[in-house]
Amino acid sequence: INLRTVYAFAREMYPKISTTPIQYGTAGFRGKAEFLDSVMFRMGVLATLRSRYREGAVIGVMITASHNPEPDNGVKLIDPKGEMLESSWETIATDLVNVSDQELEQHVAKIIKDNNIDVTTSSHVFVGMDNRYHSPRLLKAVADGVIALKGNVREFGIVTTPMMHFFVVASNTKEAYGKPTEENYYEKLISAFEKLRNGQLENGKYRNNLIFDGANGVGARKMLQFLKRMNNSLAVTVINQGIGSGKINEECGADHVKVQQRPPISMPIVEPYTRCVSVDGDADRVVYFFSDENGQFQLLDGDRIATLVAGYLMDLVKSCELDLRLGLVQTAYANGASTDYIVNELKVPVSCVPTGVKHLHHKALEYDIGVYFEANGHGTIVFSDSAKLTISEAAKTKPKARDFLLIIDLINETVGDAISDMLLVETILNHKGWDVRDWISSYVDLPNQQLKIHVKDRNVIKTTDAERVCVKPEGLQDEINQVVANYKRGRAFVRPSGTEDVVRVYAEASTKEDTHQLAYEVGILVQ
Ligand code: 16G
Ligand code: ZN
Repeated sequence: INLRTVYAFAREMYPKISTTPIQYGTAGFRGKAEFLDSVMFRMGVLATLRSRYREGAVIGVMITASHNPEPDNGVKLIDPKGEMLESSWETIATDLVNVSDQELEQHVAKIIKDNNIDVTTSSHVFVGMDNRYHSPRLLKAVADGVIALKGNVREFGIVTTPMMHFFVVASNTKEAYGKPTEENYYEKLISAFEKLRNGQLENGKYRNNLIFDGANGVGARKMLQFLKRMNNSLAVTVINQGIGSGKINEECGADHVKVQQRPPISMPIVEPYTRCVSVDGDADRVVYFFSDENGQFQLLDGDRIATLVAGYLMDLVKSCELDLRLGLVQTAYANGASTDYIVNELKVPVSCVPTGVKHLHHKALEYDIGVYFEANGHGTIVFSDSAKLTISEAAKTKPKARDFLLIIDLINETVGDAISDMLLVETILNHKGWDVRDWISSYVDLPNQQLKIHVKDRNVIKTTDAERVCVKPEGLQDEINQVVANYKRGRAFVRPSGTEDVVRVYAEASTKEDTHQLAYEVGILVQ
């Protein structure tokens, strides 16, 4: 390997055109696409080194800005087991993208030396992208970064983020997941889903049809691929397919529906209580919604999915008489009513962690069965190896435990997967014979609101206790407490965003009016 090549490539093709420092945050690097070419090239370089560091295991690179607007793009690395990049390497990534082109060669040499990387070994990088128009250009930059260090690169084209995680883990741990191909991904999920349906398309109040809002992103395309391969086991109408003038995430998708608390654009006229689903631009988040007979919009967000899934799995554990510890992980954004329901009704232990999938995932691994969801709809379920063994053993004699194994097959354990999560929810509702009314009536959400506050430096705000308490600037938390004390069932917190240059305010209280007022008052304290 000649590190000169890296420098030459960088200078000729991917010069760094911005000196504004950027940071590998909760979702990797994000920003305006026109400034990302050099970032992508360098991430290709880093993924190659990371693969060598991990003895030639496949490392994934996903190019997407998820729920962000169309002009944005981003990149994140996926570690060998399909998990998020190890945090010590986040720092390495940040340093690498911020050095000048002139320092690049030296800096790469330093990474190699510091981490004892043998550059003569082989290296494998998988790369995929969402359907933004600048993604192909950025994908080429990543691939060139890999090639500059003589690594092997395999391009997957347009895929969802969770598919990329699936390909990486499938390739590194061959037995459990089968081949790292798109076909195998569909096959694994569809086969589990259809076996769980067992020919029963409708049951009780459960109807087989739903509306799917693809956010004009990759989720729409992939849902259409699913439908082609499913034997009509689900009747899905896909809207916001990404054809024509609609822009990714604009007036549609999971983030819009959750934050704005209203339906996406292009909704057809449907019967009240029809199940509708929104995913985000890279299909790792999902929320449900519907309109009632008064045309009122009703949301079933990540908390609702978490409680539905946890309740169902708890029932399975009990009916199969398994000795397994199930736990649920949430963040401060979880609706207070959902937490009460989990603790008091489901009697499932719940923990709260800071925002960001890696925190939730990590905590969930502490249980035999860990269910985690962010209120925004990102989440999945993880099973320990011993839990899987226990369930497999039980399946030899108990038919219910066989269903349990199929449920595990249906889940993408590596990361939240909107389509897999949706198929799981559909399975549970079908088994229970529930419509959305049954689902939403398990508890009553507290009205809640989020605000974005623009401040000079969002990092002056420091939080603790899973972001529920603000420790800096001094005195702010006391002021928040005083305001909150005036509201029945009031709760509020502030935190700096990890993905945007804003401070976020969250508020909930017993009425809508109180919630707006509380959010407003807390917002003023932050400004
Ligand atoms: C990222 C996170 C998501 C989190 C969101 C919060 C991952 C893969 N994604 O999208 O989990 O909810 O950031 O954004 O970790 P914020 O810090 O701007 O509120
Ligand atoms: Zn996403």
